[in-house]
Amino acid sequence: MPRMTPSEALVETLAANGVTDAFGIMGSAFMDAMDIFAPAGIRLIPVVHEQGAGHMADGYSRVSGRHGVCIAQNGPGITNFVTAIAAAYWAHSPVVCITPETGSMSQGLGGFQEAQQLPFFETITKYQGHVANPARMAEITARCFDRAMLENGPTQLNIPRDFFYGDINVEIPQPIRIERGAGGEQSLQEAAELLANAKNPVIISGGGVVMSDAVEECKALAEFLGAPVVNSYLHNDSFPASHPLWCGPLGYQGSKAGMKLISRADVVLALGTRLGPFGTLPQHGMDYWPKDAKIIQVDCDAKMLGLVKKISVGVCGDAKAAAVSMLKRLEELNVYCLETKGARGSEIAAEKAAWEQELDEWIHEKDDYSLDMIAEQAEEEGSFLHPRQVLRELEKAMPEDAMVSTDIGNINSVANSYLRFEKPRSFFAAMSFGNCGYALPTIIGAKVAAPERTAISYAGDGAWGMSMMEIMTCVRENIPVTSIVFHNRQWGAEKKNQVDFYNRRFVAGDLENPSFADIARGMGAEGVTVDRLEDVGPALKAACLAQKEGKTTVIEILCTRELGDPFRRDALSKPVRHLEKYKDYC
Ligand SMILES: Cc1ncc(C[n+]2csc(CCOP(=O)(O)OP(=O)(O)O)c2C)c(N)n1
Ligand SMILES: [Mg+2]
Repeated sequence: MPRMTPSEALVETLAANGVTDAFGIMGSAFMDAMDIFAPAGIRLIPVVHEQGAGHMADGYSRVSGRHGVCIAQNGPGITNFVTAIAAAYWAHSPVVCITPETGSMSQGLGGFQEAQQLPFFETITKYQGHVANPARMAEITARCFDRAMLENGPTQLNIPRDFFYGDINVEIPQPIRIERGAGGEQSLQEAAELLANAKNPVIISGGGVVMSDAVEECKALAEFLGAPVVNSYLHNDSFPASHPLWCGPLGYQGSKAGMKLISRADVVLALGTRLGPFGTLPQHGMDYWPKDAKIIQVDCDAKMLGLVKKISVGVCGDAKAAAVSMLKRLEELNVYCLETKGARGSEIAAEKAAWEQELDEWIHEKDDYSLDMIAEQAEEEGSFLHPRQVLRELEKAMPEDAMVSTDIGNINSVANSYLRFEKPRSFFAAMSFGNCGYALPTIIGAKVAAPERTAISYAGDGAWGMSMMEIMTCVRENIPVTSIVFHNRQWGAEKKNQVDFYNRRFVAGDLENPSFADIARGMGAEGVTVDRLEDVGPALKAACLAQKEGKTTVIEILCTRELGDPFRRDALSKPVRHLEKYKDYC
């Protein structure tokens, strides 16, 4: 067995797993390994804040299907990773988070940058590898890479910092990549039979369809059945939007057409989706989930089957292989709904047309608060745009190859209705973890993985404040992106709850910001302020073109303070106050 140092074993194992890029901030803890990153073909991209590095690793893996890697200094560098790793966990991203730890000989003595780093990540990783002896560096590193792919999620590689040094004899393990199958014979057959007997089958295309590269197979199944296809929440890139059977996303601020169609389903095929609890909440005043329908759920993680929604058949398998198998089986069966393909096709077209028309006419929000804000702001100096109109213009100007990341906020959520994609691995929303500050670093990581594609992030002004410093990473490292900032001078999404539940008692909701275009220029990027609707599309197009010249652009769009429907009406209650001094706060 070749003799090497543990640092060499680590770096050789990264190289064996195809790592070419890593995100992080340098530190003495892993300097010995970092020193040989470049000769091993690994670029370490220095970021502004380690949270950014974690999100970049997430975006990188989401666009490429490869591992995302992040690394930082023990202690504070590692605690800065926590939010990003939690987000990657809920995005099912194979991120390997390398966490050098305080030295093994001083752990527990309260030295510099000491922390117990495993408990931080215990519930937000699929596997935690701790290098308990330097001789096991390659083995444990390799396992972290294998498990991240096997289980579709982040893993942690924890290394006491003194274990980078020494001499070991070790063979670098070959990556283990396990092929997934379609699922159990019996469950696939039952699924095919349910679909064959359905009158009104509807397909939900989920993140698993994107991850297993199954869009074509999903399309073939949908076309065979003539079934409408809805995207699961925040997976708008799981089916091509130009396809006649595409009906848009379910869930918060999703497509009314999709919701109406699924509400009439008698059989639902949930392909590659865990049917997360937030993804099927009532929307637009519609409780659309078809409670009496038979649900077939396909997920490669058996623990997700039937977890949230009652199911009739659970298939533990790969979305792509399962779709192929179900179609093959259907071709052997008498398929009831084939006769009504034409009529169902017309129904789909009619619902989609109605929704498009509604979106075209839905220029601004019409609730009392929004109308008050619009009237009030009409008197103010400057002009402010209606978010929905802005989102429509952005949609129209979006380049075909665009990768878009979205943040958490009111306008970003409303954007769900207007974000349509032709190909998978194009849409990177802050998934169920829902952290503000997600979008910019994530799109930077995506751009590193796919420099030939156009990279666009959306964020509200509040979320932007949490993340905008990573524009410096774009400029320093020549990673050109386009960032749209919806500047409505408020933490809008949360303020909406104060409108709906707290009688407009606004606490800590207003933001008086400097010009984000000025800040962008200060960081060395281009900065553009847009306050006329006709400038929205051209500004986006110009900024996207500028990416080809290596330029990063921040486009701040001045928006009114109107607010769309809230996130979680279901999760709040009207306030109750028992104490006399708070009696006015009801
Ligand atoms: C890290 C983090 N902190 C706080 C929240 C709670 N939160 C959700 S949306 C939101 C407001 C976002 O405001 P902004 O980015 O300006 O977008 P807007 O709602 O105004 O469109 C806040 C504070 C969160 N989701 N994540
Ligand atoms: Mg805002």
